[in-house]
Amino acid sequence: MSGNASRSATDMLTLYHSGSSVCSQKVRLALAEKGIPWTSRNLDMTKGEHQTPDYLKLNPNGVVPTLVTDTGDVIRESSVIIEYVDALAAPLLMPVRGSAVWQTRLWLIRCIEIHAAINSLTFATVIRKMVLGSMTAEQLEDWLARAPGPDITEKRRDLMNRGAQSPHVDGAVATLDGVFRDMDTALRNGPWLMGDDYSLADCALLAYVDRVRRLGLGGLYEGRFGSIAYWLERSRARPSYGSAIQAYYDDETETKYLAAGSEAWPQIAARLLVRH
Ligand SMILES: N[C@@H](CCC(=O)N[C@@H](CS)C(=O)NCC(=O)O)C(=O)O
Repeated sequence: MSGNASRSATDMLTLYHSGSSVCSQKVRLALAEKGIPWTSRNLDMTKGEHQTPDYLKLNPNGVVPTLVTDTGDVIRESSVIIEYVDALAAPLLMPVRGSAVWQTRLWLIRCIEIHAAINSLTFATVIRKMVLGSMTAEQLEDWLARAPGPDITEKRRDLMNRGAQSPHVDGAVATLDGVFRDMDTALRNGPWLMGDDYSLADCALLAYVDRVRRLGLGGLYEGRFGSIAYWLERSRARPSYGSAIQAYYDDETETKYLAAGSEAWPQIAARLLVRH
């Protein structure tokens, strides 16, 4: 420990993250909620900075976020990272008693499928527009080949080819429909997912719901699951949202997200109608 015995675990966290990555937003939000300082390694994914040999040593899948602790432990998976971060300092966001404990854990585990769904919607819309508008066929193949795994390469190929008509978008709509229904049920018991107290479940889900809204796809929950818009508003009003999420968007990026998602909304809404 470089001769500074007074430094604690919370002084020495290094987060490898990326501005608009939802899983990075989720971890930055937890750090902000806890008021824990951290050192930033902001990777520009458009330049492949998450695929360098040095970063792949930390995260062999070439995905963000990754947290390196004061003792040099390397923690991957955003839900695991936020649980670690939460345990570093009181007050805890993880409930300590009752059914809220396992319910919060279930939300954390569910983030894996939620992330896949959000990823499909983002790639079918704004990323597709950016990629198809800027890459040659050869560059597109190279970009697809560098996805984090062959299954993701194929998923992205389909999303680039078919956009909102891809079956991956059907899957995303089905997943999010169940998620929003369950969030709405939980929010009958209070302003937050676990009732009166803001918890790690709220912290874990905000970046994903925020992305849906930023893409102009709020119709996935508005109307049927009315409590979610209010939950989003309350969550966005917390100071953590400004520093962890909003600060990483500029006007141009916001406009691109909203335009690309809104353009795809009629096709996505049609999927929702088939389900109901
Ligand atoms: N389940 C992982 C997902 C990590 C993940 O896929 N991160 C995305 C950004 S949100 C990424 O780094 N993608 C890299 C790429 O697509 O090349 C987590 O929650 O940490």
